Amino acid sequence: MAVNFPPLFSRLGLDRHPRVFAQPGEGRVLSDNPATGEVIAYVSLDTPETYEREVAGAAEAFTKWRSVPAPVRGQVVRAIGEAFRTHKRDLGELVSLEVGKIRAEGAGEIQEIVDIAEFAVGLSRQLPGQVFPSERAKHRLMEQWLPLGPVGVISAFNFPAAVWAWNAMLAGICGDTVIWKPSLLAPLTALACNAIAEKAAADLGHPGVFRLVMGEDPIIGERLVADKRVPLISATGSCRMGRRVGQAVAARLGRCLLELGGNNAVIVHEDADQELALRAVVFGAVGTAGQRCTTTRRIFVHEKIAERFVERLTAAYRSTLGRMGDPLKDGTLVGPLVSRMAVEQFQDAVKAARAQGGQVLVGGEAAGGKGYFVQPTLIRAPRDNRLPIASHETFAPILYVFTYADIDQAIAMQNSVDQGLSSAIFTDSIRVSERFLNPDGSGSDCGLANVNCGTSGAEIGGAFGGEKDTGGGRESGSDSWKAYMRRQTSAINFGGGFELAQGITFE
Ligand code: UN1
Repeated sequence: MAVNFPPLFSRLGLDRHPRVFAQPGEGRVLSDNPATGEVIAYVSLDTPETYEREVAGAAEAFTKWRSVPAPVRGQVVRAIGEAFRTHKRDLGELVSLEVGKIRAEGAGEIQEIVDIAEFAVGLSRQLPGQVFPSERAKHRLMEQWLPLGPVGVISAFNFPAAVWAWNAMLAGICGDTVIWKPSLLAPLTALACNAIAEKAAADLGHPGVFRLVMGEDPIIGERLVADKRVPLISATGSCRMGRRVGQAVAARLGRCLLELGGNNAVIVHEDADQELALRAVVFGAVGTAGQRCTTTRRIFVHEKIAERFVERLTAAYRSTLGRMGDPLKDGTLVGPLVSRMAVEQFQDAVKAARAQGGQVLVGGEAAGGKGYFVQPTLIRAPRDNRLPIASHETFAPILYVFTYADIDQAIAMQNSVDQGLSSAIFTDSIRVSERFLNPDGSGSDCGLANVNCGTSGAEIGGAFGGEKDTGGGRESGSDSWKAYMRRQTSAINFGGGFELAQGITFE
């Protein structure tokens, strides 16, 4: 049953990693290649004892790391970013092997790590607090941001490296240590990435900042979420998982940063640049085989252009059918889903859509044979736009097509789902785009609202996350770093007189 390791294992040090095995064994999880169903390697999981060692180690390392000046922490993160740049090709390929992303997207995922590391380096010279005018003479009122503690990062299979980095690079410059619990569908990517970060930091004299715990929820996940030594849990995954994590962390009055499901829509208005909209919709819906939390799952097309646009979309979808296959082969646009279970969920959703009157325009089938491939699938909603299955997030390349008559109706339909992650409109009209972004909040209710850009493929510079069942958290750019620090407000009396706020006298 022993497997042969792929050549990139030696370049990434995975062939010598103490947790990586060629044979199955007790306490080991297998990592398979979703394009072939073949085993890549076996990885040993944590036990309650090794979990305890890691968390105690993270708490201990925190007491040292927080005292390292932030710009020096930034230099450590800079070295980590450089190491990822060096290993970009191999790590991107590992992501492809383990979760089935096409080569360009695997590499893009590692680029996202390099980008957030660079962002964090700049931030390490800022972390700005504020000074406020005091109402009292000879007083100063100010706030500063302090390191928080060990941060628990729970990541999903679909961005098995970048989402950890959004958290870890920011936490790192903020003075926090990191305890990463990766998806068991991508343990090798996690081992390789964490080892790179840990080695780069240790080489500069800061060992123990970046840590990993791996295991099933009852043994590792629930322990981490309930652990009082971990003041922040940042979790990415399904709404169902987020609800459990959110409740458990709230029960101990800990802090949560949740980035959960999306049911993202694109509105294509009558005056849209249709070529642009078409390309963005196909990438958004078919890219990553529909397994991004930002994947385009619904489109609303203005009725005046609907027939022609849907015709063009149908043709584009047909052309993707011939581009399914080995994610590492040039020319492949659609890789596999991550698991057999994901294929079954795809099949269930297509079945439900048909039963509800949806018309399958393209795709609808699992490919069968080796690997977990399904066809990019385009489903037209019935004329009355009633298609309840479209309110559910199915992690697969299924796009539901609706039509609308006026923009208010399109925005209402877009906002009618439980999730609120990403949204987009294609229009050349400033009135329509501003209606979508209306500062009174009556436009898109999502955390991301793009104009003439698709729902997926956000840059790291902005804050990433969404509202409603998406969980409300914000990661990566803008001021997301504040989640990884604690705020302290100070009133400082430099005059010596005893003066109380609110004009109170207490003689
Ligand atoms: C995710 O799917 O969890 O905006 C993250 C995007 C990527 C990140 C997606 N930059 O599609």
